[in-house]
Amino acid sequence: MNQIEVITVFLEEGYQISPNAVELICCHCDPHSLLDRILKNMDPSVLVVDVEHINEHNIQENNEVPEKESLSTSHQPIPKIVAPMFSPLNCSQSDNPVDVLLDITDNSTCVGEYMEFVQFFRNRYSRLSEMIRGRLNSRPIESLNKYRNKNGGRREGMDKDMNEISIIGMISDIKNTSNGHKMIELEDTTGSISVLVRMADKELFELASRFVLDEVVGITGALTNDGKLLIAKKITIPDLPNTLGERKRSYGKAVLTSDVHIGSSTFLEEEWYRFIDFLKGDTDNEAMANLSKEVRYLVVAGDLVDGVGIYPGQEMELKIQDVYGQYKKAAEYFSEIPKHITVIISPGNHDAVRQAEPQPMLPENIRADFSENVLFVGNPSVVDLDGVKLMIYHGRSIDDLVASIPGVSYQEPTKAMVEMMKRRHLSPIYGSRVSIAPEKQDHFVIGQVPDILHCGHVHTVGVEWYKNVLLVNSGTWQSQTEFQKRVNVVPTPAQVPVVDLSTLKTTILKFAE
Ligand code: D5M
Ligand code: FE
Ligand code: ZN
Repeated sequence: MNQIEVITVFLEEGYQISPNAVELICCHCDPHSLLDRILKNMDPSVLVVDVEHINEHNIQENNEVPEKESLSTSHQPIPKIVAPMFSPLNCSQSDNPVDVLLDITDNSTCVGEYMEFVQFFRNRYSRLSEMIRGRLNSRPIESLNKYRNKNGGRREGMDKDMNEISIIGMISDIKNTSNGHKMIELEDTTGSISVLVRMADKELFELASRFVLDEVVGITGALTNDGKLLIAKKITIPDLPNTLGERKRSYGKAVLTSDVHIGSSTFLEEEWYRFIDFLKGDTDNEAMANLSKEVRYLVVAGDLVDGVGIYPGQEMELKIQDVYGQYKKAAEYFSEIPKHITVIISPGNHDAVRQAEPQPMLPENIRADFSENVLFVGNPSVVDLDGVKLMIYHGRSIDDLVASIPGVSYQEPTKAMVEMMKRRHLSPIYGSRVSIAPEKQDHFVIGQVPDILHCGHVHTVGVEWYKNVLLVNSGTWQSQTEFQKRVNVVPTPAQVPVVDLSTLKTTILKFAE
């Protein structure tokens, strides 16, 4: 049974199905009977069938098919890269388990050759288009060639067919026409076509005004007589499913922070020490002391230090001029964090790793100075904190999203994160401010939906839910720099989101006076 057949069966029964679930069914030794069982027992309120629904049925109903473990381990829907860990906390005795599910560290293969870029974009296209394919009966762009008539006349018998054509493509160009419409160039692996979104189609036009280059979208529309232009009637984006089924929850708290910028003269040391005192439980405030006891994880989403040579004139604002000296100081600060708290550090654009993303974890000579309760991961990465899936991304792409999407600003960073979720991609625009290394897999695709997306970079705190995902931007420990004054970045320093791992409710603690 192939993927299209599986999707079609579910569509006919009124369900959408996630790409992971399709893959799981196709890999099964007896997909037909598995599919019958799933449909027989499916809760009609489910909109999108996912892996959880399939596993449930195997456990409850079926003794002949492989058990849940063998299904989910031998046919992992998305390859998981488990990075090497550097702390004893990864072993089962630990109270705060951390599983690294996605991390480029030690898995980078790219050297920058042409074919690697082709492979990188194919991987992006195939994974994102698969998310849309379940909801759209699409066809390859190449198949529209038969309608392309040199004389511009319409071919007999094709009228009806040409009125409702769906394609899924990556956006390679966006233009405004002289009449104010949007002209979009869409590409798939077989060809390209121009798509017109008319100004009069207000809802569509509003959606198309938020399109960015290199994102993957589905368009349904009517083909013009000469077969050269598709007039859009409907836009389908990858997006998150409306329901995600039962999510596993844990207990205790995860403290999320980022952009510490140690080494900068604008690093707020006094406020930082107040924060460390909180983590130590060293406070007269009873509520804060109780909260402190519950902290299990501290996650840093990049820019641990200020680095050197990152922006023009930075040396004038550095207290510690040597980047290794900055990390030594960081290790000193972090050594004061109680050892029962597991610290996870991911790098950002100020850190001493390659600038091209995905970035690996900090190098061994820097890691060596940190205590054993500190784990290092790459950027982006996905970690499982005792059952809660946390996607960590420093957030450099927010600069691109602010510049390209109307209404997305530095003051409300989670709005940019909503745009990432809708596109199921952390950094959709290629070749702008984020330099992206063409790895075999596009690490920015949001494959499995996390419970939490944690970003930093913009130095403003924000918390928002988008569908079932908690979006957190964790602010900074740096006051406004001269450079930020010039580019009008107004930070909200020394504010720390604390997430309850059982409810995902978030409290923002303020350490500035
Ligand atoms: O980024 C801190 C903030 O400064 C973040 O909001 C982006 C903004 N920023 C950084 N570089 C630029 C440029 N070149 N133009 C405009 N705004 C920028 P950080 O990574 O901590 O320096
Ligand atoms: Fe920063
Ligand atoms: Zn940054």
